[in-house]
Amino acid sequence: MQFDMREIAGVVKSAGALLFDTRAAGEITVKGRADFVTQVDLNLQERIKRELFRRYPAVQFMGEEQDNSGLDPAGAVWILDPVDGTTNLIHHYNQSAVSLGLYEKGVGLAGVIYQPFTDELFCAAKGCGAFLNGKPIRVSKTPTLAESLVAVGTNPYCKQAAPGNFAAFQRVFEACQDIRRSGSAALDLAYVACGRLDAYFEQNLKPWDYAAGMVLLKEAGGQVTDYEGKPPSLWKNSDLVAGNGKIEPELYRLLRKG
Ligand code: 2AM
Ligand code: CA
Repeated sequence: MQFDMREIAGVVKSAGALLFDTRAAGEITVKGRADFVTQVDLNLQERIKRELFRRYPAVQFMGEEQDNSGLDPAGAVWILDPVDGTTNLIHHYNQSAVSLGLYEKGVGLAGVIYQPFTDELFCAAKGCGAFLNGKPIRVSKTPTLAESLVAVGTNPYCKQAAPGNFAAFQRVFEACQDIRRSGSAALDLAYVACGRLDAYFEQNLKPWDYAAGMVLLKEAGGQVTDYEGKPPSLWKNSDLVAGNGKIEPELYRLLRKG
């Protein structure tokens, strides 16, 4: 399908300003254990959905804050996380992003991740490279896990998985330079794409957490798989390992040990 990358990035960036609405961020609904939605999430999703539909009426829409049943996997689809890092937003941690992917027949065509607190716009289109505020980005060249900075995700919605997860964190921590935990999967993926991080892993993410980041990583020379090295699904939860294409074999070995 035809699309205008600049136009899509503009829609995401202008909606991103809504993340500064601290009053709406305080209007919180509990979805599940440690799983929240604020009025900011809802406002952003409505605005972006409306703007995209006006420009691309034939493209389907998947969003975190709606029922996504009935989508046709063969058609083109926007995949939006209006606020990735909602818990951070609630705590004024200033580490949240809008994440929008565009897929057709399972192929990633475009990805945009916007961090309004730092005014950083990450975007990528299939075959055209990945960019941060207009400048080309690449994954790191770090050759070994021992020299790597690795982001971990705690899968906070499933506390029963904590013993296995934290054992894996320890194994990776002992093998790498240090670990980080941001609270936003989209930003972790964007940071791997631009080389600030060498890798990131987390269990049980939703497609909107990684749809945009997968396009960004691919265009920046990196890769995103599940813990088995297979492509993550766009239609159900997946475990995720993102890396610079060099250190994944060491990571897979440590993640499978548990
Ligand atoms: P969110 O802020 O949009 O909710 C934190 O570990 C990461 O997991 C965040 O990117 C967070 O996205 C994401 N996440 C949130 N809710 C989730 C859920 N119910 N299941 C899986 N991942 C989720
Ligand atoms: Ca979200």
